[in-house]
Amino acid sequence: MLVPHPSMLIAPQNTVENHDNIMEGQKLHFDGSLMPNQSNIPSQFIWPDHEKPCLTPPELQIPPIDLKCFLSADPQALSTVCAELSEACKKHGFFLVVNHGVDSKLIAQAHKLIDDFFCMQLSQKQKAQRKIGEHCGYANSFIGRFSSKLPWKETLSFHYSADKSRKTVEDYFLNVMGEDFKQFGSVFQEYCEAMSKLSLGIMELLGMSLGVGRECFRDFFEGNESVMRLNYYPPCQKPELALGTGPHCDPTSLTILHQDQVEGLQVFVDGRWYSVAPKEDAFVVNIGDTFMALSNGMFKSCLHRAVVNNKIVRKSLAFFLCPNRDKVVTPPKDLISYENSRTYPDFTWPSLLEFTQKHYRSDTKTLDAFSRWLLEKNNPNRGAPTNVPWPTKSIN
Ligand SMILES: O=C(O)CCC(=O)C(=O)O
Repeated sequence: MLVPHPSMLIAPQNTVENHDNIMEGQKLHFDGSLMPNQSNIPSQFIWPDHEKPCLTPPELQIPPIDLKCFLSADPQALSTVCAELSEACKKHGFFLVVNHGVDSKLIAQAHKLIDDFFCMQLSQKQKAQRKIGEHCGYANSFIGRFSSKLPWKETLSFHYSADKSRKTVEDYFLNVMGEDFKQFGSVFQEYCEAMSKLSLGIMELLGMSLGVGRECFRDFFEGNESVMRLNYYPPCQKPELALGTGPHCDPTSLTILHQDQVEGLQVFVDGRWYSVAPKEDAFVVNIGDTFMALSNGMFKSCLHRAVVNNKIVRKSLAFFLCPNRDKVVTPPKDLISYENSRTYPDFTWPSLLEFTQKHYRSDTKTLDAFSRWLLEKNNPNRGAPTNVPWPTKSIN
């Protein structure tokens, strides 16, 4: 059921004072409780014409991958699922998972806590303010990266480590937000543990779909050091001009997203945008650049974005699976052949992360640009032109 969010009800009218409140010198802070009723949105949120959203795109048909097939003794069912998964991942890298085993009460609790967090006073949320150069914390000002346009959203991101001796999420909230956030931390610790477990199951299926066996990628991600992000998109009175999340590819390995019942996620396939309709009992999963490299370019990481609407808050929970920092991202040798030579060089996740933070945006060209950058960094005197793709082909 769609219920108006409290911040919509208490949002003051559009006044000069409100506008001033969100402007601080050149820096713009997005405050979800002040923005939803503004009939004229600040110019920083107006995207250029070629990036303006289409609010009624066709729906992307993506296969619901039924994880029950894992328990089934029927090899035919498993091979049908792997064939569907392989087709979707070769085309655009998006699929749904159903019968995933994650407790629906835990998902509902996580959504409720998103509301609780983002409805707090700005000064409270800013206790967790993300600092320049860091990836975690509360963010409502996204200036200074690679786009001059701002997304219409607030986010809260934090690290998760699959190392069982650590409770990274619980500790983060206790340290940053204090004792009152003990329960918040333990719910998201549990949620991240469930996502990590689910992603390892999906890795088994991806391994089977690529013909390299169940364990290959599961073992690789066993000690994952991942990131969880809570996205909060307040209503926007000019949804046709703004974007909640700008177009990007995920540089991470696999994203497991739970959207609330409000539509907004869009994927760029074959030259046009499609929507991904929310389904309460399903997670939307997409391949990220790191997995594209692990699959030797066979499975795609695809451009996606989120649009906003003028009626209701939209929320999403995104778990970004990342390898342990020491793991070398290299495709299994069965995926390399004379016809299918290496697409990308070996790398570690922190170096790709650094590249996307400091040098290049996360889009369809990131891996190619990163490969050239690595090559030059490792061979500074090789004297080759800077636009040589690594080493033989470029897939985007
Ligand atoms: O909110 C969504 O549907 C998409 C979010 C997303 O792409 C992101 O957080 O990177």
